[in-house]
Amino acid sequence: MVHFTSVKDIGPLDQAISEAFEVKRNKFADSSLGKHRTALLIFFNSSLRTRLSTQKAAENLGMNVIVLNVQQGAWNLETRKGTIMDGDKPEHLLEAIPVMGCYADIIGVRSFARFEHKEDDYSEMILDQFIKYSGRPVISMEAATRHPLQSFADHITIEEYKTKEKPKVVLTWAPHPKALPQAVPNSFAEWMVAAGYHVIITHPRGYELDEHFTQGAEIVYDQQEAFRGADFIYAKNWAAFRDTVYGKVLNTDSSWMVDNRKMELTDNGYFMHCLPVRRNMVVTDDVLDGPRSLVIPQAANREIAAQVVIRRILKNLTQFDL
Ligand code: SN0
Repeated sequence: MVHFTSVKDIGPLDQAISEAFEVKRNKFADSSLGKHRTALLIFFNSSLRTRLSTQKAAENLGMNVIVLNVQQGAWNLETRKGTIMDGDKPEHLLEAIPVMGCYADIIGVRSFARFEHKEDDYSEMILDQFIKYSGRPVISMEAATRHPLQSFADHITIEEYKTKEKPKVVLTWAPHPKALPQAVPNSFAEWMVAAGYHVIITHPRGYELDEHFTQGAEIVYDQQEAFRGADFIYAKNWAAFRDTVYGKVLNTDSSWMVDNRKMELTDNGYFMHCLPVRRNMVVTDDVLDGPRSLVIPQAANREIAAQVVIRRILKNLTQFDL
C-alpha cells in the first residue's frame, strides 16, 4: 500500500480483517518496524478519536509522531491555485506540502469538505495536493468525500459482533443543527457494500448521496421499514449533496432521531455512530447508553484500523533507505 484514501487501497477485505485481529491480539508485535520513522499528522479540522488513535497506532509501531493543527500556530494556508495572495493567508500549500514531506515518512491529513465549491470538495483538492507534492505516503484522516479509517474500524466492529454471515446493515440519516460533510456516510456505504453485507440507506427525500458511493446499497425512504429486521443501525447526519442545495441543512425533523421504539423494529440490532454525537438530536440517551450501543468498541477499533494501515505502509517503505 502506498496511499490510503479509500476501501480500494486496502485490497481483499478478508485479509485486512485478519490483519486487524492479528494486530488486536498483540499491538506491540511490530514495535521496531517504525524506528527512526516519523508520522506527521496534519489537522485542518477538529478531532478527538482520529488524533488519539492514529498517534497511538504509529507509536505502537515505534514511530515518532508530530501533530500539526493548522489553525493553531501554523501559517494560515492558501489552498486554491492561481490566487493573488494579498489576504490573510501568508503561505501556500504548494510550498507547505513539500516542506512537510522533508520532515516526515508518512503524512496523515484531515481536511473536511468546506461546502464552498462542490467541485473542490468532490475532486479532493486538498488531499490530492498532498499526494502530488509531498513525495510521501498519505493517509486520509477524513477528507472531503471519505473517512476510510472510520469505515475500516466500523467493518472490524461489525465482524466482531455479527451473528450472521451477511448481516443487514442500515445507514440512517438523523437530524442535526449544523451542516455536516457526507464523508462518513459515503465511505461507510462504499465499504459495507464492498464487505458484501446487505446494505440499506434511509433518509428523507432530498438527502440523496452521490451514487458513486452508494452503488449496491438499497435506498428506502421509510425509516421504520428500513429498520425492520436490521442487525446494525448506523446513524449519521449529513448535509444535502444535490447541486442546488449542496452543503445545506434541508430540515432537522426530529421524527428521524433514533430511539428505542425504532430499535425495537430491528432484529435485536446494535446501534453504531462514528462520534461525536449530539445526544437527543441524533439518538436518544437510552439507546446510546443502552446495552446494544457499539460506539465505544467502534472508537477502540480506530486504533486497530490505523495500525493495520500504517503497518502496511511501513512494510512497503522498508525497501527504501532511511
Ligand atoms: C464530523 C463529520 O464528518 O460529520 C466528523 C465525524 C467523524 N463531525 C462533525 O464535524 C460534528 C460537529 C458537530 O458540531 O456536531
